[in-house]
Amino acid sequence: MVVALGLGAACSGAASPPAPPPSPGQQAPAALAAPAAPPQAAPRQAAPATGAEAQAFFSGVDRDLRALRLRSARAAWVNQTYLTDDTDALAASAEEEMMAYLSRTMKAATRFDGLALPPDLARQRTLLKVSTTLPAPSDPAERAELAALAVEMTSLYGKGKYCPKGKLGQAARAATGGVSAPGVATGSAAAAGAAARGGAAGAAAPKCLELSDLSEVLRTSRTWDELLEAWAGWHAIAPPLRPKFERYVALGNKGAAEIGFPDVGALWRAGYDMTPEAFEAETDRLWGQLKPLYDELHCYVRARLRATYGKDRIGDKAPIPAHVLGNMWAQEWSHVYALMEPYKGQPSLDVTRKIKAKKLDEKQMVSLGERFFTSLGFDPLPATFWERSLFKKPVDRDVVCHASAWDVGDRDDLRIKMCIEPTEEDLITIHHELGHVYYYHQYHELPILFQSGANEGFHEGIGDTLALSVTPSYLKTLGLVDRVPEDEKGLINFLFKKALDKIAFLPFGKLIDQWRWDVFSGKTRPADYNKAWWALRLKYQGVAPPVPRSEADFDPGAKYHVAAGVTYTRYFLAHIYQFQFHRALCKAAGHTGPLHACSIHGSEAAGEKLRAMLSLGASRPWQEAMQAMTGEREADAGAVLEYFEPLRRWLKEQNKNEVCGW
Ligand code: D0Z
Ligand code: ZN
Repeated sequence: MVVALGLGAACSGAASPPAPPPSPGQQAPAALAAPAAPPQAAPRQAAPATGAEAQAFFSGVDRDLRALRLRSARAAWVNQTYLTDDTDALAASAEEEMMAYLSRTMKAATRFDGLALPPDLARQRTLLKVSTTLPAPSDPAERAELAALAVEMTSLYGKGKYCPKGKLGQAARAATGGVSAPGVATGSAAAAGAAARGGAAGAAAPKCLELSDLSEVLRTSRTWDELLEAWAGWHAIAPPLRPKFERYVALGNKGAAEIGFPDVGALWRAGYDMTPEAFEAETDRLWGQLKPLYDELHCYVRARLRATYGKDRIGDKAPIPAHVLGNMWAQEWSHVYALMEPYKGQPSLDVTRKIKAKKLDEKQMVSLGERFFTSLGFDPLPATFWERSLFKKPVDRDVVCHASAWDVGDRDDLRIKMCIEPTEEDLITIHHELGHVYYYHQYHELPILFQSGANEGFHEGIGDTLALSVTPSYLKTLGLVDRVPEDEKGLINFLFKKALDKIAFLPFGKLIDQWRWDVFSGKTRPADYNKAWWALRLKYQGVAPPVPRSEADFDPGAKYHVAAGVTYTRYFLAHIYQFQFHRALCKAAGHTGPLHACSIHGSEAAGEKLRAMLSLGASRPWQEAMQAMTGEREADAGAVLEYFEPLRRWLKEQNKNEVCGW
């Protein structure tokens, strides 16, 4: 299925035919078989472009893009919620149409380069240039090949399974036979899930584990070999992606060159209202502000893991093996919190237990998220949201379970797709996805090219900003915690758990695109794909592969966003913006105490500030949106540091006899 591409393009407002655009509504826009006349054929090509033409051109683009987005979003939705070869093909062809339209339209629009235009038109001209993450070559065969590659890579990832022979396999077989496997508790729990899904008929078949099963092992097992098997098992899905990825890079670069970019990475970096070079420097600057805090966290966590697994396995001054941090990619670490809780006997932070005890169902969990937004004065979610969303993993068919938020585009048709489990993690993810949904809702009346975040990082940061206000005090009002941490020890536990997610994520959030930028620019050659990947994992995260790797592996492809072609720096930025947004909204809400204690829940004033920013969409450079909400024109990691300051001091003290670094 087409996923990233289709949606990536749709969500950045990409998609439709060039001048002259097809007639509105009555027929499929920009059908491949009968493409709109190429811009070169336009009659007045030689005459200088005028503002009036530009006006007509962009209003045609707006109309066409709406129609194309609707078609491709519907095709992609049906595909991802009903995965078959047929829906794959339907989604891919909608995608291909969008790519064809865009590449023609971008070239046609260069006619207006250099022309003085009113601000809104000039802004649309700017945004059109960066409105795709996968530019297609104009050669139809190459374009079709690229669209198919994108679909195949996402599909291969989605179908990835590990069919075990080792310990996990025994657990799976034991579970199938109805024999509980005491002592291998955690691995067997996941394997049992897989066995159950195999159904009654599958009793004799080999039991294969999906990503969700393997992730559960990573989250809950403390047995070295079991963790290793789950880690290696998942990473073994990726080698078949390697040749496809290599070709995708070559074809994508060809498409980028046609629309005036040195390579795809430069196009990705161009979407931030600054030069690609300045943007890269900006990410380095922000990481520089935060690295000292990450290093302290890494140091403490490594020492605690050493206490669990022994110093033969977790060495001094050595990187942490990537499979013992509670997450398949070592990107968020809160699942190993129990191994290293700073202080025992403090109020429990375990919200999952409460969600299960209260037997909250999927819709009730989504309603909790909605209630947070309505408490700030946002509208209730439209009825179609509840009718059309997918909240629960269907038992009878394959779907893409990776959570997502959809702007199908037709009159506020907004949805989420998520296989919700009764866990704290999913409650937070619901807030994340609703952040997208409410952003869509606030800007849905703007021209389609403005229907995006101020930048991609803004879009990713909204739900997470609200989730920072899902504090123990707020959870207590929902009956989801019993006691609110009150003293210094309780506070350190709380901040430490948050840091295991938010701070641990930062170097990962940065390195994914660092790797792809180098790949697209040719600095990293295909023969060094895996080597370069692990060099960055070591440099930024201080983690190492738990078993030797070679170029027969393709470990980047074991991460969804690489397989699906979704840019990732957005998440790095969002992890910084969200604290900056939180600080600004807390101020608007009249909060005075420390930042980590603030919840904006129920504040109309904070809601108003937030809505004003969201309603801008991408109509202005992001620095203006930032200023409207925070009074600051730049990204500033200072709010992250402020939030975690008590923890930073505590970690420094804990680490004073440790040799930190790797
Ligand atoms: C389908 C996009 C979003 C709109 C873009 C508008 C979409 C899916 C993606 C899913 C999640 C899964 C868990 C939360 C988000 C994801 C990353 C990084 C991360 C993020 C937050 C966090 C920790 C990690 C990961 C999403 N709409 N222009 N995308 N998260 O394309 O039309 O739904 O992958 O706390 O590695 O897990 O952003 O919501 S669409
Ligand atoms: Zn998101």
